[in-house]
Amino acid sequence: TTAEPDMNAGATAASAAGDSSAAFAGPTDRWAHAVATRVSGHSLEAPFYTDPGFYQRDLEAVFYRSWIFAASVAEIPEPGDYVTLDVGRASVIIIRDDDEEIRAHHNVCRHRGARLLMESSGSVGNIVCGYHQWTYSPEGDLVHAGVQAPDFNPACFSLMSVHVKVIAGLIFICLAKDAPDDIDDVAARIAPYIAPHALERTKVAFQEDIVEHANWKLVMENNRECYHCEAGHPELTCTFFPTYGYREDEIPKRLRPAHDRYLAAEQLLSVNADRNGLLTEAIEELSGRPTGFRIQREALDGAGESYTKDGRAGSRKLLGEFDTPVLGRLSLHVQPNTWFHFLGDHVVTFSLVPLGVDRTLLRTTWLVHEDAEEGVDYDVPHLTEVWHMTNEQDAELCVRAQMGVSSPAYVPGPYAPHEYQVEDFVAWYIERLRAHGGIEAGTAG
Ligand code: 3BY
Ligand code: FES
Ligand code: FE
Repeated sequence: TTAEPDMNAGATAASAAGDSSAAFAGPTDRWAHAVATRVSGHSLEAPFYTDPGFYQRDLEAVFYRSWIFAASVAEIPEPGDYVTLDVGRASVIIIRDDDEEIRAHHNVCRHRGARLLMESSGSVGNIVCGYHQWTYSPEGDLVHAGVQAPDFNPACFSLMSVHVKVIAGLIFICLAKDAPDDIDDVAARIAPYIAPHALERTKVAFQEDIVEHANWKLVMENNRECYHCEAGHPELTCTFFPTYGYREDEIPKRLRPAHDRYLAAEQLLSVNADRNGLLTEAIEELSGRPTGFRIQREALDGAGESYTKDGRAGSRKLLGEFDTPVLGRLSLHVQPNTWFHFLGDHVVTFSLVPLGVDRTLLRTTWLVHEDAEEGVDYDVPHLTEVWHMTNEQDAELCVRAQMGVSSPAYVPGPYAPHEYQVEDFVAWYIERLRAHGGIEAGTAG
């Protein structure tokens, strides 16, 4: 399947550069001006969170161009298993083919364009269109189209393909004609951290979708800091150190005891990590490249094993070949739509897709060892409690943020030093808009 539609074909390059004296009459000018004049170290101007025109630009410059986390291999373990993911106007089928390869196709029939698979997940032998039953193999080849004209060539009507990259069991897709090629570098550097958790030998214990009533960037920004954790996440901070993002010399006095526990836990973690052949060192390249990312393994508080209230493992069957559950959290952040936590006993994946300017779907998936038995080795409520509560709390914080930035009184405020990863996210986002809108910093105002 070679056909690749250009998702960005309809995008118009903004032409604000050099127009600095012109009045900003139209919506394009307003957007170009806002992109060109973004003040670093501060939250974004309101229209980035509230304006439907700006939202369309986000789809075109970010979601139709970047690598997007779609699912993990545990969600489609058998040939014919699929998930669908709707990104803006696009819908994508991610399917395991008969040779166990992961494929991605546009969810659009080559006959008259009907959507092929309507469910968000399932299993098929072939992909059959519900309209006139054109039938495609999981590889995307048209294998049946009924009676056609003599010159009809089925080879010309394979499904439109979507770029797909599987990194240690994490499936990323890219809708662009030319996908950012730095994904290979990202893959080479993060796979050695993740591979020991053996995602190909996990299964889905639970999946939760929540629709957050907030712009997608507010949801991402909220994830990139822990400033709100101490007050906002009583369950998470049983194990997640609220000193996240602080430089050693900036840690407030009241967080010193937590920091001391962190230092002690880091010592044990490094012994266990070494023995288990695990990488811990931070790699942080969150902006300045098309596929911004960060990875690091850090200690957890309490028993140090997992995201439960006492920090003990939530699943008794450890992942991979681990000889101890005390392996902290391997945390991975990838721009623009995802974050992950890999633990000794389970993995939590998060994928976010915008549904509208002020609506965002957050999908959280808990993976456990494929041999772990529900009710014996793990209980879903116990395994999922901490991140379920954390997600609910974050959704509440994000809706407050959306309400506030929608007020005429909102003006961008300054990020604290320990919110530097929020700045990195926003800087990355503005870089993407400038790269794809033909805007240079400071040229449109
Ligand atoms: O998911 C994360 O990466 C964490 C959890 C709390 C804040 N954030 C940095
Ligand atoms: Fe799919 Fe006609 S639109 S078979
Ligand atoms: Fe949070």
